[in-house]
Amino acid sequence: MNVYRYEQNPLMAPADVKPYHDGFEVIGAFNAGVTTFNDETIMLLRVAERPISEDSAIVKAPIYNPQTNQLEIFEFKLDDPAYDFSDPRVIRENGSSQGFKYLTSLSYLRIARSKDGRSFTVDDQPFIYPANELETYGIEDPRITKIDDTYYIYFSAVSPVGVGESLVSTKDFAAKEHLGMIFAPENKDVLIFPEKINGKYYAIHRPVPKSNGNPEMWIAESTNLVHWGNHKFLLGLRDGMWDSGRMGGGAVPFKTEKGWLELYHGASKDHRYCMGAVLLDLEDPTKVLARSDNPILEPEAPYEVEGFFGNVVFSCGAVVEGDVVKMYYGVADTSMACAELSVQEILDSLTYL
Ligand code: MAN
Repeated sequence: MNVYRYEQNPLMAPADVKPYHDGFEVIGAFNAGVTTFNDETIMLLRVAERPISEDSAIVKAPIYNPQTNQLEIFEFKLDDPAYDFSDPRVIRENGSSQGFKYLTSLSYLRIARSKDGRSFTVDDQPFIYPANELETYGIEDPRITKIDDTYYIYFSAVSPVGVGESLVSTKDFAAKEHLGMIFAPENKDVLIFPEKINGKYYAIHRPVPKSNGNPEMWIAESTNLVHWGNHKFLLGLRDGMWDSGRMGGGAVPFKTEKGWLELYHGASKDHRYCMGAVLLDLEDPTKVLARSDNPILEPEAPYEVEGFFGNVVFSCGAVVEGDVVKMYYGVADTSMACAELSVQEILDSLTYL
């Protein structure tokens, strides 16, 4: 697989983004949703900010209060035996079988614009900021699907009651409408197809079942983009392979002559995140035709291997021009990068089922 990583990588790093909150630092500008608007490439960045800690023995957790529209900051002592701080992204309660209790940063979405797709200028203000009870720990990992003249933006909404997926629409990246939560917790990595297929909208989604089952890819249909049903299992983990630990959709699926191509992420059990591809039937996207046995992109460049959470390449959006797919992707939960790949080479690399 020929992978052309831009010389300018990383295209956007935390140091390029001014914190929005006083007394905070930007620790991530990553996992951006991508689209084109008015002859510009738009990266809708997940910006993660955390309160600056003067004391290295203290970890802080920022939480949005929808009543006051302000952030509140909770403080924890690193040597507090009640908590586990081993994952830099989260604070866990020791002895609890639950996932995390708090996040160590708060994410929101900010627009970066570019004429050439390589050098980006970031807006000063957030475009989508936590706005309700289901977003108090932040909003993350947006994807953007353009349907007719409307851009649908959907993202992980994180709060004490779980991580679900919420939907916002805009026509101009100025005015926007919040359409509520479309997939209840735990669900992430939703990808809405850019057109109706046989009269229905489709979305890939990634629930995290608990009694049994795994974090794997599902597909649902809708007539209005807000209410989703007729859920079907789509694609699962594979033991001993690059996608053995967890997986989920990545970029918005796009049409090729062979089928819908979905660039998805898969992680090994030790959290090494790679990108691969799955081909879905053009007329019935619930049918899997072919899949990557090997990743199409894996963390190799220094900026992919090292960072806040290293060994991660994680795409939330691509721009497709003829045979060229410009895959934008978050690196190491820190920055943004882009690589060009050939659609034909990806198709040729797939194993048919
Ligand atoms: C995981 C990671 C984090 C993220 C939380 C909540 O721990 O993806 O980056 O903040 O989930 O979504």
